[in-house]
Amino acid sequence: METLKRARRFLPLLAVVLLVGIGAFIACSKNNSGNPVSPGGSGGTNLGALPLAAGGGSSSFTFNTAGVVAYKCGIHPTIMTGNSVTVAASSTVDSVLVNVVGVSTPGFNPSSVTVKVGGKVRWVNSTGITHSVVNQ
Ligand SMILES: [Cu+2]
Repeated sequence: METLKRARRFLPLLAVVLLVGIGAFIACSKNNSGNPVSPGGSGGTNLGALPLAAGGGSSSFTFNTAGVVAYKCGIHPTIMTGNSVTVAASSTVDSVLVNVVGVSTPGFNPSSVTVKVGGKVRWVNSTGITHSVVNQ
């Protein structure tokens, strides 16, 4: 009987430990850094529509074919336009970061970047407005 009473006292503590453990497991399974996973893709010249959520959203694309890929914002296509990624066999640049400037022309900085074949561009949107990256 005494053992049962003692066990009952520890049940709430056991419940709390289990809940904290489950919560920590769920948090860790999202991703290791705690940052949202950056959507993206890879391929030749078709970017699709890379989302750039407001307030720090980002997307990346790995360019596997040499050439020039012109792009613009899919949400503000007439304003945020005239940007490009040059994919060059002669380049040694593995990856480049491009920031969204805002709803202005060209809207991305740097506007023109060069990476090697297989190089990656990551776009980051620190503005308060949602943007995207689409082919020009
Ligand atoms: Cu935009």
